Amino acid sequence: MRKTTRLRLAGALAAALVAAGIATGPAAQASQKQPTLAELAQRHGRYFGSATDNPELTDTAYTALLGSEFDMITPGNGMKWYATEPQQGVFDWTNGDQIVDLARKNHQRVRAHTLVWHSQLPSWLTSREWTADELRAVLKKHIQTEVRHYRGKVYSWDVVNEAFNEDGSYRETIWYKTLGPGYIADALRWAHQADPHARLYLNDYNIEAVGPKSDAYYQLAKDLKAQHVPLNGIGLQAHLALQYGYPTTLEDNLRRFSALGLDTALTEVDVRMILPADDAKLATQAEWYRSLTEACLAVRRCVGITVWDYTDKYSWIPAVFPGEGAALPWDEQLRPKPAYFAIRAALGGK
Ligand code: 9MR
Repeated sequence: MRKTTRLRLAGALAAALVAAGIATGPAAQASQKQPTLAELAQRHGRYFGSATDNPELTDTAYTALLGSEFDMITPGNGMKWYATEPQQGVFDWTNGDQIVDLARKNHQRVRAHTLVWHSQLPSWLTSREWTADELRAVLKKHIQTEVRHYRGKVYSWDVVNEAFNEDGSYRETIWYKTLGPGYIADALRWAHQADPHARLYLNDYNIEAVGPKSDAYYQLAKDLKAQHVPLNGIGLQAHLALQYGYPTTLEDNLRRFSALGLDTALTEVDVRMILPADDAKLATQAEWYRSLTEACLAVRRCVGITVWDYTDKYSWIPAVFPGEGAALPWDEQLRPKPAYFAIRAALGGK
């Protein structure tokens, strides 16, 4: 190899290490290592989290960053109904426990996800008809068994996920159709009985901006608070897409939920784009990550931000939106993207 090529490679390696927060050279060795996203967020009394999923945990380069850069972990699938109660009354905690144990080892907290949803349900539940009494008993048992299992081990629960349609009407799920809208208050009360210390959330997508769907949550949250139902927060998933525009009313929206005495959190953040990615799109994406981080920091009760996994290597987007992707702050080779540096900057890091 020619000397100039070698030098260039060494320079590129040093730049990559600096970008990854790894100190190089004598001067850097004397100074402190760069703070992580979690450490920067903690300076504002916030957390910075990532989702993860069990199959990824054999990837050691991946788990190294997962374990060091974040202080909150969400299991992407491991605590869902199909995974935890695959047969009626038969519970399986393998996947959820693996993630809780890993988080504990890394001194991270866990946003548990999710108890009541219309998706990823086991077939024993969806393949037959239930009377309201039967289904209420099934739901109560599932919630209380799972929440009790993780009592004292998780920070919060997404108790009900994705309960509304885009126009703010109730989604016609098995829960709504059989039990009526009261299933939401019931689920919160049952979860609270099983773990009085867990923070209990309603969680949904496309509720970042003020609009019919977030208005429905605002009204529901107000009603639940008035009835003293144990609701602690609203999770705004924030699955954003460059082609649909940035939700400019995000901060106002967070603020109105705070005014009800509720926490808010950005729970599943990603910013997808139509592929291929290019510098301009990555720059816009970085601006969006910066703006949403600033919005959370500006609102006292916005408690933290979670990205829906941290690397494009394990994003759910390409499988569900063909031709779209590049949605996360680290690329498929686990290299930090402009979005990562924008988040750091918004958190006051260099
Ligand atoms: O990340 C999850 C992915 O692995 C699953 O295949 C998918 C199935 O719907 O669910 C993904 O997570 C979803 C989350 O649980 C709720 N909000 C939307 C997320 C993306 O679909």
